[in-house]
Amino acid sequence: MISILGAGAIGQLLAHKLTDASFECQLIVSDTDKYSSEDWQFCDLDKNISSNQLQSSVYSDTSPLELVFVCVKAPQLQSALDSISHRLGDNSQLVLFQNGMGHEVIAKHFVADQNIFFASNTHGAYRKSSQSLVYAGKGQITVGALTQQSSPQWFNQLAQANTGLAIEWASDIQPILWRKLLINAVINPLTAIHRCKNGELIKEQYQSQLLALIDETRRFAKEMKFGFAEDLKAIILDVIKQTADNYSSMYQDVVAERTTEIDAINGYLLDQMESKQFHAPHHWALWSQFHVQYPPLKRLAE
Ligand code: KPL
Repeated sequence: MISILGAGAIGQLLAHKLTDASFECQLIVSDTDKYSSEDWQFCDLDKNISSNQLQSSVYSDTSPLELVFVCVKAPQLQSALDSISHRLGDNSQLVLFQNGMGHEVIAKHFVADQNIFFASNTHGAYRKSSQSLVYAGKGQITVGALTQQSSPQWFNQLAQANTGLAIEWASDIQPILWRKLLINAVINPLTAIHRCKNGELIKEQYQSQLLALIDETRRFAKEMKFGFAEDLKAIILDVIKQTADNYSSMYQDVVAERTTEIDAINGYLLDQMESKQFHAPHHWALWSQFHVQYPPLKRLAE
C-alpha cells in the first residue's frame, strides 16, 4: 500500500495516477480536513474530466504506514510527520516531494537514513476546488535516495507500471534537487508576484526580469560546477513552456493565503549564494519584492 501524505495538487495527482495504474494507495489527510465524498475529480491534459474513488485515512488513524509519499509543502513537513509518527516503524520509508532542499534534517527524526528518499517533480497541477484537480503540464519525477545508490523494489514496480508519470531513478539525486531548486527559485516567486500562469512569464512586460534572473542563476550554477549550468536557460524556459497552463505551487499558496515555500526555495538559495560570496542582486531584489507584496507578518497571522 502506498500512502500519500497531503491532498494538495501533487498528492492528488499521484493518487489518481497510481489508482488508475491499479496500485493500492491512500491519501493521508489531516483530521480537520473535510471531504464531502470519496469522489475526486480529475481533469486531464486534454481537458477530459473523470472521477476516481480515492481511499483516504486521517493522520490519527492507527494502521502502520510502510511507504509514504510525503506531499505536504515544506513549511508543513515537521508538523505533518509529527502527526503520523505513531504510525511509522523501523521499516517505514519516506519519499520527500517538497520543493527546496535540506528536508532530510527533519525526516531523520522519524525514520532511519537508509529509509529516506527524495522525489523531484516537474509535473504541473493545480486544484480547482478541494477535490477537483487539473493536470496542467506533463513533466517527470526523478527519485533518489539519501544513502543508497540502487533503486528499491517499490521503485522498480512503479517505474515499470503504466502510470504516465515518467518516473526515473537517479543514483545521485543531489544535482537533480539543485536543478529543481533553481527552476523553482525563478518561476515560483515571479508567478506569485505577477499573479500569472507559468506560461505568461515570457510576456514582454516580465521578460527582462525573467532573463536577468535566469542569467544570474546560470552563473551561480556554473560557480557550483553543476553539469547542467550551461543548459539552465533552456531548461527553465522549457519548464515554463511545458507547464505554461499551470499555476505554480507558490502562486496557489499566495492566492489561498497559505504559508509559501519561499524560505525553503529562495531563502535556501540566498543562504548558499551568500556562503559562496556570490553577488546576486537580482535574486535579492526578487526576495524583497516578494516580501513587500506578501509581508511575513501577514503570513504569520494566518
Ligand atoms: O514545481 C513547480 C511548482 O509549481 O512548484 C513547477 C514545475 C514550476 C510547476 O509549476
